[in-house]
Order: sequence, then C-alpha cells, then structure tokens
Amino acid sequence: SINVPAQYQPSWESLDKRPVPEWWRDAKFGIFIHWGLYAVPAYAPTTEVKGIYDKYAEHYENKLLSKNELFINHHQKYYGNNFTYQDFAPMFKAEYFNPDKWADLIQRSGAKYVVLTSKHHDGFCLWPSKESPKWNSVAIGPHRDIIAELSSSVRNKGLHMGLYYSLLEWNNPLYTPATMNKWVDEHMIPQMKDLVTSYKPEVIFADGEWDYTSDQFKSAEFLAWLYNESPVKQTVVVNDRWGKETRSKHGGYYTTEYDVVHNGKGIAEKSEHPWEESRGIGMSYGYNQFETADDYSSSKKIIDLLINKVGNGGNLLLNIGPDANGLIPVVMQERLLNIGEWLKVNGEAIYGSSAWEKRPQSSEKSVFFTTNQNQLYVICTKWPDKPITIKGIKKVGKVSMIGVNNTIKKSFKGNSLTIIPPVLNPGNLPCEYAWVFKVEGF
Ligand code: FUL
Repeated sequence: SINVPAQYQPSWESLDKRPVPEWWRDAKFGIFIHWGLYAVPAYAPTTEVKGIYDKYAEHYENKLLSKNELFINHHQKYYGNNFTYQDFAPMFKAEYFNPDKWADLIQRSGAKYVVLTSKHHDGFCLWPSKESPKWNSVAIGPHRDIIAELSSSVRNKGLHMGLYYSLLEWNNPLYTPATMNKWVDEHMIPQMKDLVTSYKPEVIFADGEWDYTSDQFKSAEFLAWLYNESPVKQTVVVNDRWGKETRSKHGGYYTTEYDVVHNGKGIAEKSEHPWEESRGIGMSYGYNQFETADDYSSSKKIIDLLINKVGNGGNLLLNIGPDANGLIPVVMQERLLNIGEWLKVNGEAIYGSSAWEKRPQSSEKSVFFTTNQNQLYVICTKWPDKPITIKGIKKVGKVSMIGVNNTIKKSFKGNSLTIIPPVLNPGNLPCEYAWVFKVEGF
C-alpha cells in the first residue's frame, strides 16, 4: 500500500485548515440526546434560579458534590442521606429503550444527524469502556451497549450518527492537575479512540474543556490522529471545545448554547466560520421531570429558532432528554413531529442552503433569508399580510410561495423586489408556523 504522509500536524495552525465537511453544513438540523443516570432523579430547579446552567438536570451529581442547597434538599427528601449519586445506576434500567423508535421519530423530525452523550461529566459510559469497566451501561443499569444500538438504528434511517464526549469527570480521582498526563494518556485519549474505532461517529461534540488548556488535554494530537488516520477521517466533524482557550477559535465548528458561548466572547454567531446553536426544548438537556408545560418552548418558537439560526448561517442541534425507562417524553415527541411537518413542506429553504450575505441586519425580525444556487428564500415567521420589499437584488425570475399554487404578484424596480402576499383562507395555508417565498432566477 502507498504510504500517504500525514496531512495535518498536531497544531491548531494546521488543524484549523481542515474545512468542516459539506454534509454537516448542508444538514442544518440535528438532534442532541442527553441520556444517562441523571434521567433517574430527573431534577433541577426551574423557577427558583436564574442562570442557564443552574437549570441543567444533567449536573445533578456536581450540584450534590458542591453542596447546592436546592439539590441537596431535593435529594435528601426523596432519596435520603445515605443515597449516593452512584446508587442511581441500577435504577437507570432503560427497559423500554427501543432505538428503532427513537430513530424513526428523529427521522420524522426532519433532522439529518444525531449526537448522543457517550459519556457526560459524571463519567458514566453508554458503551462498555475498558477504561471505565464498572461505570458503564453494559456493566450496570441497562446492561446494553446503548451507543452500538442507537448508531445502528440511526444509520438504518440514513441519518448521520455523532457522539458527545466530556473531557472532564467530576468524580474521578485521576482528574486532577497533578495527574493530568495520566488522565489524558490512560483514560481520555484511549476512550475517545475506542469510540472512534468502535462506532465511527461522524460528529464528535467535545465538552467539559474549561479546566485545562488544549495542550494539557493533548487535543491537537488526538485531532491529528482523527483527521489523518482514523476510520472517519473523511467525514468526521468536530466542534470547538478542546481546551479552555479554544472555544470560538479552534477545532471544527463553533458552538453556542442557549445563545451563550461559555468562557467566550460570543463571537460564534457573527462569524463566517460554521457554527451551531444547541439547547433543550425546555431549560435542561438531561430530562427534568419537574419542568411544566410553561417551561417548554412551543413548536412555533422552535421552528422560528431554526429559521433564525439557519438564516444567520448556523445549524441547530436541538436536544431531547429521554427518561430513565428509555421513553422520549410525549411533549418532546410532539415538538419534533411538528418541526418535521414544517420541514416536509419547506425543507428546500433549509437543507443545503446558505445565509444570504446581503440579509438586512436589523430590519424586521419576522423575515429571514436563505439562498441556494439561483434561489432566494424569503421565510416569514408571521403570516405576511403586507407587501414585502427586499433590497439588494440584481435580477428576479419567478416568485412563488412554497406549497401554494396561486400566482404571486411582484414588482421589481432598481435593486428592490416587492412581493405581494397571496390572500388565503386559513384552511388553505400550505403549513403552520412559517411561510416561504421562493424567488427564482436570483
Ligand atoms: C455544557 C454541559 O455542561 C451541559 O451539561 C451540556 O452537555 C451542554 C451541551 O454543554 O457545557
């Protein structure tokens, strides 16, 4: 065989030259899944706290370790003083987990990729990790290889499968400044390589990067291996959480989370670089059974969010948190199906599109734009009942509304296109939530 020289060097200068693979830029919409032991207590305060991170149910273990009053009170009241976080493991049974049903729902949502927590900050692995022989889902709890099962169902549906991986573990004695080398060489890197070679994820969403630099985590060495030698070197996509200095700077795509870049300056959204917003449908990634209907975003709100992110050049990784039995809460299912119904009609305005570089920056908040080759899509998140004028257009062919047969009237003067919305009975609308004009020959 020919010896191909390694293409990328283990330095950010070299690694940052790798373009984010096309499939991911075209996909636009993915589903994040946070699933683990934290789905057993499935608790975080909602109205009692203000901060984004304070409402994350998947942070339960750390809230106990750091003696957070609300979590401690809840824990003592329902589980008692002698009950540890580790005691949740046998209760995480996942007995109704049906990966084909999850994959079917996700496919119907219109999402093109999935990112599952292989291991969150509690260190619990959803695969039989050699580096974590007792603290994984085959040894205890479900007694199943969750990653293997879900990866296969997701791929059977023609979707891309990705994995989230936390570089830190809250309660691992090796995770200390003095033992960082051992941590990285004997635990973290072997786990990540095992994940890549065993399950061939096409996304690696690294996280928990904030305690140490990327040099300490040896992230660049791992990425050079990933890009040069691994079985997913052609297609794999990674994010920007590889050390406390890397966010919105190095790695693959930039990340925001509930619109915030933690540790960062919030530049992801403004950048030309590929980026992705992630968030839950409620205020938590891990399932919080105490959230009420008021805590969940409506389908309308989520579809508007998708349009907003894609119209500004980003992807949306929308999170779901299955319960400890392996069921996806019905409220989450319903939101996903509604997004899917909208995308079924209007998907051509989303998939494979780009942000329009001349999009108005501060104008009306209810109209968004995407482009795809010679098409401009004008996405109205409110039903358009007034003419819409768009500036900065060189030429215009046919204008239509997706899913509607009516001829759409327009006028074009100077560089300015005015679209006259059709008058439709509510019963004749092509879809709910948002409506799209397609401008051809643009
Ligand atoms: C954060 C984590 O601390 C949250 O629990 C969640 O996983 C989010 C996607 O990333 O940094």
